Amino acid sequence: MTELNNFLSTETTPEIAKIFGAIEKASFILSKEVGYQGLGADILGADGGENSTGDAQQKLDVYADNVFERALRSSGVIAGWASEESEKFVTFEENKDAQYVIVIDPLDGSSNIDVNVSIGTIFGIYKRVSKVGAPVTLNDFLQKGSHMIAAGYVLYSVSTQMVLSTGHGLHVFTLEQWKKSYHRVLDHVHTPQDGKVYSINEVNFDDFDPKLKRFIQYCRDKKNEKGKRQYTGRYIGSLVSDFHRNLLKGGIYVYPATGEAPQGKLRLVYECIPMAYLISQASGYATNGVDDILKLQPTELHQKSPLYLGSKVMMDEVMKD
Ligand code: AHM
Ligand code: MG
Repeated sequence: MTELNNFLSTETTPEIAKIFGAIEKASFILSKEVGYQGLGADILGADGGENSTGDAQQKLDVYADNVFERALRSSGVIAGWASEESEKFVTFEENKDAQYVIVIDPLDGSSNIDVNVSIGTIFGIYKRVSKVGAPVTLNDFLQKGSHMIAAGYVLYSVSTQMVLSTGHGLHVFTLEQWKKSYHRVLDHVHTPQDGKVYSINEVNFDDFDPKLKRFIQYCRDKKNEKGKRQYTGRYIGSLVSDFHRNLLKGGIYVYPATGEAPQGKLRLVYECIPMAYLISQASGYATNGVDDILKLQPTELHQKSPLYLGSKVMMDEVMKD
């Protein structure tokens, strides 16, 4: 089995490989901390603070944010970062000569932490548009997804896995805990064209637009050639976990506009664009219900967007007029 660093040495540049090396290192630490759930470690539960979009911050969120920031800073190849946990982006002064920036949700699905349900880290890498040698600027982070050069997520679950792309397909690595190394377990993953699963928080059904309501009804009713249900509903409420299952089994994930959240809940920069990049590397695609996520121009670091993402046949069906 190919180790992550061997894989990256042939797949991408030394700088990008170093960025993934930093993510790898931080994910070892986080994976271990996540494994302490239920042992009374003092890292669970609410922190008392709020993040920039007003969500209650969990202690593990803050811990993850610090661990990833430290690792990426010390990689020497990241000039600055924008984290979902902070209101503003940060220049890594000591790395001003570096060419890359990163957008990151250090711990997604944090409401699942206290109940031992899987969570994840989502990240995307851009080449900076500002001058190398100067501090990074907002525009470095507000790039279209079509300019993203690499992305990935880490899923902390039954095993810890890193799923990544550097623009040449999507690959899955599993962490061998005691050796502290990731091994490639799936290469060039393509999500099934049709799927089995639709993932959506159906409590918001009454708020959905007519097109989405029709699609949900279609999923509930659709029978396969044997007269059995074609689709089933699965929703963990942890984007990385829902994405990962649907990637492998085929399916669709939707977080639409709702009455309470007219732009949906997910953040375009930290969650929607990196995940859209990844699904596009696996033969699926993502929209905001109207437009291709990868073509959207972000205007604010913490802007929200509806997200529709998954297998081609289900996506085509939900996008139909
Ligand atoms: P978070 O970034 O605060 O953890 O929120 C994002 C999470 C996603 O992982 C998940 O898909 C969604 O929120 C679930 O939201 P809801 O409980 O409204 O269905
Ligand atoms: Mg999050």
